[in-house]
Amino acid sequence: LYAYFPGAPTWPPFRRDLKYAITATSATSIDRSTLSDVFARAFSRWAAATNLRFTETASESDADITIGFHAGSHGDGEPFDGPLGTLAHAFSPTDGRFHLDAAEAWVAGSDVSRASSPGAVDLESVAVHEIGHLLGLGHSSVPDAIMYPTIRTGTRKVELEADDVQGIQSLY
Ligand code: TQI
Ligand code: CA
Ligand code: ZN
Ligand code: ZN
Repeated sequence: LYAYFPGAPTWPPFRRDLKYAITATSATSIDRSTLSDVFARAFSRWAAATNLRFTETASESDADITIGFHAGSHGDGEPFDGPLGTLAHAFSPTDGRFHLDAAEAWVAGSDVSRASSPGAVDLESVAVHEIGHLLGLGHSSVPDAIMYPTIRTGTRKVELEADDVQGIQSLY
């Protein structure tokens, strides 16, 4: 079953059209247009299940959600830990911060199961999971759910399960 954060915070009803900015990208070798495509696909999974809409903006000051790659300590008291371990984190509504560990062997737009690096991590899979957190979902006890707290490295999991859909539809 799905879960919420304590107090079940959500984006309020007058904020259904959310803007996101991809800001800190210098720490990744993935090119900018690939990043735009991957995050647009990840957001579209949640938009399809709700009345929420997500639009990329180039202006960080306009953004409800900011996405960036960071290495080690990066100013929020939750330092990243190098390859594997913590891959990414996102804060509950309406904080909007979504950080990715720049030290991971991120794979975007190609088959992660055929990646040469044994620790390869599929960026889109992690993005779909973290967006669930940004929208207010905690972890699910259903192993196939996007919001289940573990994923095997070298695998891709981007489709919302019935449990994820029920969870997000109970919030929005
Ligand atoms: N990052 C953890 C996660 O997103 C951070 C975290 C732990 C967290 N507890 C939390 C975030 C509670 C919000 C609320 O779950 S992670 C996966 C998964 C991670 C893990 O790097 O361990 C994914 C990031 F589920 F696959 F294991 C993305 Cl998809
Ligand atoms: Ca890490
Ligand atoms: Zn952070
Ligand atoms: Zn999680």
